Amino acid sequence: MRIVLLGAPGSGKGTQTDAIIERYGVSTVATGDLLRAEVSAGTELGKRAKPYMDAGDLVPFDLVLGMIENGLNALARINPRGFMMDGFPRDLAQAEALDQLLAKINQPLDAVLFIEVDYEEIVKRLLGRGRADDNEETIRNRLRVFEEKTAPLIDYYKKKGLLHTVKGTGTVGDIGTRIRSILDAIA
Ligand code: B4P
Repeated sequence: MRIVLLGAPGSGKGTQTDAIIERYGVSTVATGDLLRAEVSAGTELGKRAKPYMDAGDLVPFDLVLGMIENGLNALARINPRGFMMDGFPRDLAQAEALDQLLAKINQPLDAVLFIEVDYEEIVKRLLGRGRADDNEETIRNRLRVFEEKTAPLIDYYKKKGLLHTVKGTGTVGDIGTRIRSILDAIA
């Protein structure tokens, strides 16, 4: 099974990941986690990415693409049960690059899950989480970036017949149940 988890920052993509991995045995590539690991390790990539992350902007495409290419090639080799992309793609250029990468390894997407959450609920959640990029100004910018750059992907994947919208409010368990009912049908 090959899926993309789409949603605004703070919509709960990372939160749902473990349950999806456990049930379907897929591996994940989470660009936010990969980028934060580069920042903590003090790599050149991490140093270049950090100012964008601190401001809530998208990290430039050339930095993210190499990371994704390596991650996907490795996943395709090691896990025949498939993968889940979390936080990638974030704009149309990334979505088109992903299509090309997947065509090259002959592993097209099966589904895209869009976790839909009201922006005011997101601000509340992220202020409560308190990660380095979770201050109100950065959160509001991340939401603007989502609206402008990532939200057009909803239509992009709808046209491809891949989109499933999941209501992202309620308990973590409620949302997990909604996700399972979609993924069980395609697993
Ligand atoms: P991400 O790491 O992707 O964003 P996130 O804020 O962690 O979102 P997620 O949806 O995973 O939220 P979570 O489950 O943790 O991106 C961070 C930054 O990295 C971006 O701003 C950008 O700079 C950069 N970046 C990443 N990918 C990129 C790319 N492809 N290209 C360019 N730049 C990129 O949930 C959030 C909070 O809500 C948690 O505290 C959680 O406990 C809570 N929560 C979850 N579900 C809940 C529920 N049902 N009810 C109440 N609270 C809930």
